[in-house]
Amino acid sequence: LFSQVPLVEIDGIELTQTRAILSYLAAKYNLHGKDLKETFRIDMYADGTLDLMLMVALAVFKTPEEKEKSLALMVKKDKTQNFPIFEKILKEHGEDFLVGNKFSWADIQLLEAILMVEELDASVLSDFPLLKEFKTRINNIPTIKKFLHPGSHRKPPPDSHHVEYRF
Ligand SMILES: N[C@@H](CCC(=O)N[C@@H](CS)C(=O)NCC(=O)O)C(=O)O
Repeated sequence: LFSQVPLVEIDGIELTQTRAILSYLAAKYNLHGKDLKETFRIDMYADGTLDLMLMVALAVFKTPEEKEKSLALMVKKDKTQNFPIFEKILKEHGEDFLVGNKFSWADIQLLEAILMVEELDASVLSDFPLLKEFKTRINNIPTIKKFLHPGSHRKPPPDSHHVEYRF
């Protein structure tokens, strides 16, 4: 519709706009909360991680120096702001998942953010024991495990090839 990606073809329709796509998939696969307040917290946590992930996705459009700066800033922000928040959330409620002790799309989004940052700095979780356990737990959900196995559909971070293709 907007001549942009991402675009998902599913259920006989074409979905565009990142947040609308995620919202559709979350509703379809029961990854929202059990009530409005839980759903709000899930959306809030997921949006918080999405902002940082976009910094990685958009870094490819920058000059090499700007890209390096932007990625370093993202790793720093995750270590000092983002990951401490999620570590605290997990510590306070002591549950397996971020919201309502039930698997939601905020858990998927946080796992993806962790994996993205670990590709830049493998030791990024060293000060976050609960997030390390969280990562293992979510990784071990059979559908997630299958999705992440080597050679799977998970895409590598965008590189200069994506920019060449666009322009
Ligand atoms: N609001 C859109 C933004 C999508 C977007 O900016 N897509 C870029 C690639 S990252 C694009 O397709 N740009 C091509 C264009 O706008 O012509 C979303 O959240 O999905």
